[in-house]
Amino acid sequence: MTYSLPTDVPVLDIDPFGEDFQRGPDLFYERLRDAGPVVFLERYRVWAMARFAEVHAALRDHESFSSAAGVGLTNFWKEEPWRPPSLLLEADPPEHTRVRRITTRAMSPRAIEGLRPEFERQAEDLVTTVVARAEFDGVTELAQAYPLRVFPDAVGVGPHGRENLLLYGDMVFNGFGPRNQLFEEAMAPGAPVRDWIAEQCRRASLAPGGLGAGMYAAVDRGEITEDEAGLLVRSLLSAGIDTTVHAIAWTLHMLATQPGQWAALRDDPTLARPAFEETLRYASPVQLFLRATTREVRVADTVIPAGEKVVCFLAAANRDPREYDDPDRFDIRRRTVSHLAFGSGIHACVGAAIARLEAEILLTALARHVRTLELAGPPRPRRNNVLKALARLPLRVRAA
Ligand code: OVM
Repeated sequence: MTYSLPTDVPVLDIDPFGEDFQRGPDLFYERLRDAGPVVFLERYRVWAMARFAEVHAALRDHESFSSAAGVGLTNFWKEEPWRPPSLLLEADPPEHTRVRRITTRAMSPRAIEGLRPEFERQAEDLVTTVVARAEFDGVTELAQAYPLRVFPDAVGVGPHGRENLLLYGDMVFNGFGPRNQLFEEAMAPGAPVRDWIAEQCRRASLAPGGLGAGMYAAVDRGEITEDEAGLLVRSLLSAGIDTTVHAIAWTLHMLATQPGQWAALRDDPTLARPAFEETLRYASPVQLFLRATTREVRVADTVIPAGEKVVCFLAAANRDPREYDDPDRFDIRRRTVSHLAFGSGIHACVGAAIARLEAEILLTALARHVRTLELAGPPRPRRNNVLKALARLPLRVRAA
């Protein structure tokens, strides 16, 4: 079969799921932004946007840019998804609206603030442990250990088998990419992991009072079915771990490699939230998501036909010099008003406040207990089809 390429739009041979790109995306992002407001990626035959203004506008225009065809490369209107679609992430109004309301309510500001005392206890415990060890791996011992303790507790998942959450997260986030080697390797653990997740999503598995039980409370109010509640719990377990793991890992990375920034946080722990926010902008954990056009959509001077997949490069938008002053400077005192790391519009991250609470508490505990924070060896990146991930982050700390 021969395909024609679109005319009047830059056609690029960049592969955002390839090794070169994932090893160092920054120059690719610059090329994508500079090529134009919208481009066409030949290799996957998808459209793409990397500038802040266009990505932001597309995320807010859910009527033109649908999520129901999936937010990865697979087009659910044409191809089979690897798992039943998420009711939240991979849905449009009105179906999305009905279930989004339930998750938003379960994660109300009051409910989240209620998590603080336990989150603080756990942070204190973990941070004193790593400080006593002096040298440790920031990825496994802090960035993974902390969310893996506090988040499943908050959902109401039991203590056993939590390593499955990381294996499942690998499936979910590599599963947004093409069927490349990363995709296949992530899927390899297969049914045992997926069955474990499905088991945790059942009403009987979830502790009373947790976020998971909150989904089943909506069943009892007659708002959703038992199966829908299970899928909403699946969303919590899909989206709630790896994203925060790598956001925290990258915050530690930035602070360990920029001593002035660490000193600023240590001397003023109220910078914990701004430090996390600046990391989300600078090193956005979710690098990209896609949308699908529901009709012909004009972007700048280009008309994208209906039914086309469009890559929204969140990470590139967050470094757009058209939006940010000196965007490649990491500065925790920058007052970032808006970044797109949590998305924007009706699909904006429903768990953002929990992620921020986790980061604030962990970074505040570090600022209190640690005097110097530095690399104890070379950090090792971890390839992933959509996440900016770290495999290892050797850290050395001296106690305050
Ligand atoms: C979901 C889901 C999975 C991964 C990410 C996400 C960032 C949502 O299953 O709903 O949002």
